[in-house]
Amino acid sequence: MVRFRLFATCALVLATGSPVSSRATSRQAAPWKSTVIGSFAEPWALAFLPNNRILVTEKRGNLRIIDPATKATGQVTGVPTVRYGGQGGFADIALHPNYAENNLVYVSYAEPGTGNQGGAAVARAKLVLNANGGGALQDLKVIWRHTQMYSETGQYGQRLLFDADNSTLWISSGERQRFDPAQDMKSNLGKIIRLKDDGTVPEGNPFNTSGGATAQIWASGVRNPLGIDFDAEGRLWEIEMGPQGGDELNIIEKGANYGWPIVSEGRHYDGRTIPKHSARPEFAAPKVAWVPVISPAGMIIYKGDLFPNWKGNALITALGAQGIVRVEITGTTAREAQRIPMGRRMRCIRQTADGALWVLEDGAGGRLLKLTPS
Ligand SMILES: *[C@@H]1O[C@H](CO)[C@@H](O)[C@H](O)[C@H]1NC(C)=O
Ligand SMILES: *[C@@H]1O[C@H](CO)[C@@H](O)[C@H](O)[C@H]1NC(C)=O
Ligand SMILES: [Ca+2]
Repeated sequence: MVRFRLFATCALVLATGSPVSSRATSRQAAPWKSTVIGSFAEPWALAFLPNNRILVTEKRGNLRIIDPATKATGQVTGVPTVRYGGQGGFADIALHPNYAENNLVYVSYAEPGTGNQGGAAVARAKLVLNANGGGALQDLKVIWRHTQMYSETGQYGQRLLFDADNSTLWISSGERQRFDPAQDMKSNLGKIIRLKDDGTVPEGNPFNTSGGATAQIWASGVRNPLGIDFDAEGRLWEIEMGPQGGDELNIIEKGANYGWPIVSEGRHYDGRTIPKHSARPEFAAPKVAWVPVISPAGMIIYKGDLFPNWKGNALITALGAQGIVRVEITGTTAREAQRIPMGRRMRCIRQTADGALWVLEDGAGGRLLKLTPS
């Protein structure tokens, strides 16, 4: 049985075919000024409200709002009941691109089922703010959920991302430590999911003809995808936690299969080896793979101006590597350029339109930090 990753010490696996990053690159002083905005109980994700306030999810099932100017916080009620434990709990949050008109927010979370089982779910609700710096989720409706529930408590994935068309919702769905669902096209586990903003299947999905969960699938064969973002040219990049060794950065293509659990640059936790991507060219190989792992938990492709040299780079928050891993992207190729240590497991990264970076530390007392040039 796969346990979740605590800290990985693992054998170096020889790279044949795909570029494997085996060592930390430059380690240097932080290239930014870090401002502490607040601290939270196991924060997982953040989203920016139009009034400059920030929504922060806490894993046990709290949704908070913080005003970075005053540091005042408020509570949002009406959050769904979550299955807290292991890697599971309240997870991502995203505003509808037309939030200013419709007040819709989307949340992902580990959902309790019957008999101590659970799975990932995504709900949408209307956020009604109150005068006390908080608010309420109203008309909450589950618009997507895992096709299977399991007793395990890991590998839900469940990052959320909206497309530039303002109406397409992407969900990164983990395989729940069960391996095979990632290759089962009747299951929506271990997949990249593409939906309309109401949870129905949009035109253009590659497996539409089969209906059911199959129609939701854009790409298959991923393990525990914890970051997705578009680059400026509209390519969708995905970062996922691999097994022991073998975290991956992929470009997600329509209909492609990323190979898990048939191929990987890592090996199973019980020591069994796994064929490399190069052994099975029908599976899309990662653009970067990490051995040892970095344990990626979030990612943006930076599009701001405050850190001009990082424009177009992937900025990855890492749990195991305890910092931010910067990956330079040139077209469809990528390479690790820098590892910026932060001394804490880092959970989530987002940017505001002004180019500032906002990151969440993982775990009890995890802080929200604003990063601007020093
Ligand atoms: C998406 O919504 C934003 C904000 O409302 C708007 O500025 C933009 O023009 C919209 N884009 C499309 C493609 O509709
Ligand atoms: C699915 O495919 C059928 C046949 O091509 C098409 O008529 C239908 O609109 C598609 N539905 C979706 C949701 O893409
Ligand atoms: Ca893969």
